[in-house]
Amino acid sequence: MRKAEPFRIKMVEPIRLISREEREKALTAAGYNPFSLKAEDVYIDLLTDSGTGAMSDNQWAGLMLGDESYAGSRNFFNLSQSVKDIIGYNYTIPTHQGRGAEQVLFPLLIKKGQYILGNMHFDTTKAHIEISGGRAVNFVTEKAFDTTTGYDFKGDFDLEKMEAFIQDKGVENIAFILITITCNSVGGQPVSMQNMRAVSQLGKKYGIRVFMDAARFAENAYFIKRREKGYENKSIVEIIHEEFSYTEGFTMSAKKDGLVNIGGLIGIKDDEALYTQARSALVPLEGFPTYGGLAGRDMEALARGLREGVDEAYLAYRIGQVEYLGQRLLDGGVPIQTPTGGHAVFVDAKKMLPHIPAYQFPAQVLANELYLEAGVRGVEIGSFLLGRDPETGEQCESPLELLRLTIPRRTYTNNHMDVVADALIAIRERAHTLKGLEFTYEPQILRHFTARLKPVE
Ligand code: P71
Repeated sequence: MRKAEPFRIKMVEPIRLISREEREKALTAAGYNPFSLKAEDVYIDLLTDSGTGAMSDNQWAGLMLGDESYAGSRNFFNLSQSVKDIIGYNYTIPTHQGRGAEQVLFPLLIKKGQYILGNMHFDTTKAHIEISGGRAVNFVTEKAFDTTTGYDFKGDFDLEKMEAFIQDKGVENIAFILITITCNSVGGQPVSMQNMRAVSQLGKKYGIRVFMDAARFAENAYFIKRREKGYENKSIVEIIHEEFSYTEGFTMSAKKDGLVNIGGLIGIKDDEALYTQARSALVPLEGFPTYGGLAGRDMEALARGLREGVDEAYLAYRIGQVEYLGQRLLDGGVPIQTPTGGHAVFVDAKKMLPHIPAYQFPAQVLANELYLEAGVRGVEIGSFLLGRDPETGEQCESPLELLRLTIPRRTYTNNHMDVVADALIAIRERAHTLKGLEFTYEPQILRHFTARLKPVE
């Protein structure tokens, strides 16, 4: 039987579409960089799924039960219990968001010059690795870079390549392995259980610790249930328990599958010494160990959000909506990363705008055109985001030029998805007329947030 959303809407937030003329003005004022648009000038905002979702009535009710005691807030204990029940770890440390968790944990694990091996590190994660003196290296399967060939687990590690790297550099030069689920940067692609198990075995073989970047852990579990043999009859929580049995700790941006607008976590399975160290490091950076940068009410919303985020009916709706948008685009001839991932549809701008070279940022061109066409804001994940080689100063060329259409959780309907799909299908017809972009202002670090651009003549 066809299923509808497993919720009804109790509160609405008006959005509006400003005129084409106003959108043109807004984009010019923003320096052809959608990050600089006013959110009110955006009709459908697909910039990120991070902290942009809708909370449930149960979560809003939880806000009223915030215990704002500086130490020992009851909401902290509720949060720790949710982590224990869903993930199975003994130790929970709240942080203000994902990067807060990274900033506390990474310096404890990294010695200067060591490598941190990942499938594909997220950009803020890479930044925190580098701030701690480490070097981030990626070993995601080559299959991830071929958008047209379907593969169920494009977030998997290339284990042979990673093992060769370990042998080449020597174990003493490896700090730890970080598994990012789902793998955001290649399309919200899941990592298989088999691959996580193998990563864990590799870690054991060489005595290298394994951690998880757990932002989208529930979506990853849902994909395992749907796609991996032997998991069809397991519950989402059983699958999550197994995922986290292969790692000894995690950092989490709770703004994704935690279903909250702000929050993060460090989780540690059973290493009490590491927990003690992390708690001490937390105090000057984020706050006392029973609040870590969050209000009591925020911790309560997260304690409840974690439980809602593993509900299978919710996940079926969630992944189903992403798939719906992906299918509409495929039917309309728009090239995307296939299969669609957990939190977003990634449009292959290199395929859609083959006449625009990497250094003129085809996916950024597409993001701008989508805003002009329908007031929709997506985000570039390609050479514009990647930046320059720090040594040579040359523009790096990203293996993929993607426009990410990131779907906030429980926020938009499929009518909104239709608006997005219709707009991109219309743009496809005139794609060959679009022009590349060049900088008018280029900041030195994390340039994509504030850079200004103009169309090349
Ligand atoms: C995303 C984000 C958030 C973001 C970041 C930069 C620009 C716009 C939006 C954040 C992640 C993530 C993974 C796998 C850690 C973080 C940091 N993602 N790991 O995809 O995806 O978490 O934002 O809570 O600090 O839009 P944080």
